[in-house]
Amino acid sequence: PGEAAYPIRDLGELGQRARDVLAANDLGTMVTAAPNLYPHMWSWDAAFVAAGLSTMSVARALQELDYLLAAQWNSGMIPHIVFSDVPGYFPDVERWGTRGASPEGVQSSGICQPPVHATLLRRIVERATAAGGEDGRLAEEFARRTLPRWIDWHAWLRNTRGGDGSGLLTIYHGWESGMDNSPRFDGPYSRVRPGEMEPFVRTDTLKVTDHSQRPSDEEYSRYLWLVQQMADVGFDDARLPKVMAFQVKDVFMSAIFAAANEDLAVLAEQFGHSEEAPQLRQWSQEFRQGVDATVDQGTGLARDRDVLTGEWIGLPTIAGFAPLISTGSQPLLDRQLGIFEGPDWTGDPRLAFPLPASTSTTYEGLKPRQYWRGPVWPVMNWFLAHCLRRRGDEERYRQLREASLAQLMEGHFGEYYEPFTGEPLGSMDQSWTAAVALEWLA
Ligand code: 2M8
Repeated sequence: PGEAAYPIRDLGELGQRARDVLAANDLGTMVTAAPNLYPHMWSWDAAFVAAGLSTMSVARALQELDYLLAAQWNSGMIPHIVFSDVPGYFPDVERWGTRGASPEGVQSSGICQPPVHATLLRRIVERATAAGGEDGRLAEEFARRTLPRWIDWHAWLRNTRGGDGSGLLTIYHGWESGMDNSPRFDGPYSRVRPGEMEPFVRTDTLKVTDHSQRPSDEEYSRYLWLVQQMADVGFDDARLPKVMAFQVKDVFMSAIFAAANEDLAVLAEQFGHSEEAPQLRQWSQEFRQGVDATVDQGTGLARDRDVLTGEWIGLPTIAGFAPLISTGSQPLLDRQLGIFEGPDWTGDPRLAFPLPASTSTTYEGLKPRQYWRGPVWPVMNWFLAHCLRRRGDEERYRQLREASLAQLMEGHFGEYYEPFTGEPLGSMDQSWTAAVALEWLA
């Protein structure tokens, strides 16, 4: 961001500016994740963006989800990127090498992202049915028509990524977690040794010119190596476990999946697919337990696991709070909330705003400006608050809302924020940041 301060005066203006950001990023077919850095549709961004859009137009919100669903693979996987025709993002569809593996006419990546969709769809449907009239009718029609597709998506996740009874989903790339370079993945990535591969030129560092805000070149070479490993086996789900150099049980994604199964069950019961609800609830239960079982009794945080070495990954990152999303255990919830509000997290008096950073602000590996290694992510603030509110915790929702709105008043809709100064970092006018601003205001 430039020196030009761009502060917002009041909440009315914040809402207007957020709507302007989404409108400016809207290609008509899709709202890109960001205007410059990310000129395509990202799977979990699209779900948050749809929720934000639904505060303006339910029809436009559902169109966004329809566009994402149109890229669903025959297996049921929803790809993490649906490419627009805008050039300039690397790796592009050619580098992904998904032609032949993806359905005819679909231009997408070949991996997935966290399944927040059912949770946000439920939110959109509830908003639309409360409004009634045409919005309610559209949402109901959409739910009835698309539920089998969302259920296929969940079945794919459960069966190809979580069929081992652990109640945890496996990811084969850090990009699947959505938290690309989080220290969570340093151990697993340290064992990824890139082999012979086509040279590449990054484009992200042309756009975020302060390179310290993005992953390193070494990290990128590992990211690209994993893409190549998948492409070499034609993105065949059955072969990935045999060839991939990165295999991690992602606890945060698993918690999202647990919650999303519950939400999908509720929608299925409401909109003509009730015979599927017991299966969805059973998956919800299975993954809720899987997540709870990862909690380190010493730290109170949930952990990932490196499938290839069997090692637990218990670093103090925001993923440690996965149980806030999914747990049914009150003692665990209470313990996690104590940690969340304590001096290592939102209670750190040095923070610009009492919001959770992507790694603990007292962690020695904290990089307060670098992407998922320290900054505060507005989309995470809203998502965790939404999960707490769903449990009936209006008070914590209100506190996180107040802090988040105060953070956003600086007016750039940053992708992430420096925890101690509140400086916006990464991409400006990031769509999911604008979308959650609208959710906070709704
Ligand atoms: C970031 O990830 C992409 C790769 O998927 C990138 O750095 O190029 C992550 O923050 C991810 O969670 C997010 O969905 C994406 C678009 O906002 O950007």
